[in-house]
Amino acid sequence: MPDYIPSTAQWVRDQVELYERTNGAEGYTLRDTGMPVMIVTNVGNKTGGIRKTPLMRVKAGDTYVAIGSKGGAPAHPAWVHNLRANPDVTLRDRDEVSERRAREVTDPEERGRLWAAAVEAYPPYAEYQQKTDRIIPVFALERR
Ligand code: F42
Repeated sequence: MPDYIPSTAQWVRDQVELYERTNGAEGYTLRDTGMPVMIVTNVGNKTGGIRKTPLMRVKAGDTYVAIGSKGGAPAHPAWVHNLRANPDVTLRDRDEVSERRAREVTDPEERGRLWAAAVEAYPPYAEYQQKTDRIIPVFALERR
């Protein structure tokens, strides 16, 4: 079993710890927004270590959707490279845990549909896309 390498960002590390320790009873939402968060656990592309990333909870049917927004930062978050290299993930939605595979969605029709679901779940994603020149990556997290 590879070691868990916590995020370098303290607030991210803290949210993962609280969420997992309480099964999502605490730490389920982003700060004071009341909007729900899911935790993606996967393997690092370069380190091979276990990475845990909180993302806004976006769900379309039985598929969860991961949005690589990083607040509209100019570069993709590191976890995007991790998912491209190692697509098998464990997804936690509060106390529900499922084994999934991440598929990057590039088909315009499908991406548009999942992006709309994402903006509905978390409206600031629309502003994040306007803030950056990169196309924000969209992954469908499907049961395996
Ligand atoms: N980020 C989003 O992109 N979208 C969201 O919807 C989102 C919601 C959210 C909700 C709550 C919360 O607490 C955080 C939220 N975030 C959201 C932030 C998210 O959790 C990540 O912090 C953010 O996306 C940045 O991701 P990152 O993977 O760049 O993480 C940084 C902080 C980090 O820890 N980097 C490490 C480091 O050492 O710099 C990890 C680097 C890493 O993964 N390395 C890989 C490895 O092998 O281990 C190699 C990567 C490569 O380039 O190949």
